[in-house]
Amino acid sequence: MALMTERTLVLLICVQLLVLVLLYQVSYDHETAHYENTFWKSIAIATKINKAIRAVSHYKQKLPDCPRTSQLTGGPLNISFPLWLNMKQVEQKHLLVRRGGSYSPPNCTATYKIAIIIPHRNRMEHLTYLLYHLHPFLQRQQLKYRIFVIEQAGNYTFNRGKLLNVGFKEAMKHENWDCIFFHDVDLIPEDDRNTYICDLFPKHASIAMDKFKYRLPYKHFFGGVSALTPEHVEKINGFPNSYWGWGGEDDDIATRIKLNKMLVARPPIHIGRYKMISHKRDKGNEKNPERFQLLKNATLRWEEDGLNNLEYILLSKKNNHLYTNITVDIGTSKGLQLYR
Ligand code: UDH
Ligand code: MN
Repeated sequence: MALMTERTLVLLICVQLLVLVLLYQVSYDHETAHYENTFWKSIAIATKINKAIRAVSHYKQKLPDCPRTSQLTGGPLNISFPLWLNMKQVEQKHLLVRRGGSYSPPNCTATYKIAIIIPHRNRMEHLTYLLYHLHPFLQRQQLKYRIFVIEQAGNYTFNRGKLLNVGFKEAMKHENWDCIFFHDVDLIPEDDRNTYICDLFPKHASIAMDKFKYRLPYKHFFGGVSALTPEHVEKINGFPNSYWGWGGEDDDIATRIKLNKMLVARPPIHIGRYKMISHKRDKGNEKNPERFQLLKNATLRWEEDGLNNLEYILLSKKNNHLYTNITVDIGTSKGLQLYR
């Protein structure tokens, strides 16, 4: 498509000015010798015309498509955790990231647009390290992306599954994402060939974690980092809301996938490698003793425990430099109650 020439732009601006002057004349009230507020209306109209012209010229100067496989990626990564790293320092490294933690490649139009959902509470140090590694990792893959951190308010028992559901719902309000990555805050990908795009089937990406000696701990393991298309998420009715505390929700998700006659996609074992920042079990996320009982009736429960019975109160949405922070009251196992 032909680019909009400078001459056309100058012409359009001249026309605008002319319209402005005309409206200015018309708005003069001879009886009161005052300019009516038509003048301000005309300014508003001119601003709108200007915006539209800029949008059209931007569209016409559309960047070429990014290659399907990025040429900027390498192989295995050397993951380090610089001492005393703080968020300000990470922010200063990423001036191309727009507020809210979104990014588009500067020189080409991305083939894929992905959302990253991070369930979070009280792990700022881990979040700093994750963003330090994840932003450049995603940028080398030439993806259009946005990072959403879903923060559970209050001190009540943590609920990863429910936070993932909230993240999905909220992220889809922003954009029609091709793929959603559900990403624990403490897992750092160790190989550039681990592509952050979706597969035909729901994908389990973190199959080789250092914590498990770079092996799958058991066959149906689905914890850590996974990638589903919005259609996959809808099909399985999202994630269970009923697992309070540590454990079980990831196995429940694996069951939902199976019940919906889908397989699990995985990267090769030498590529799906992750370092987990070592940590103790968090206060408020103790092992859930009910997880075995819940898992037993996952088959009966999945259709009414998930996106279709999700209730939460959105407390705040903040566009930080490197991520969108969504703070949410997800209530307790007894139901929804406003966190104070
Ligand atoms: N999370 C938080 N805050 C919490 C609890 C969990 O942000 O208080 C999030 C975070 O994204 C985390 C994820 O939930 O990565 C999963 O929780 P986890 O990291 O505690 O799960 P993991 O399987 O737990 O890593 C292992 C327990 C470690 C005990 C080690 C004892 N040797
Ligand atoms: Mn962990």
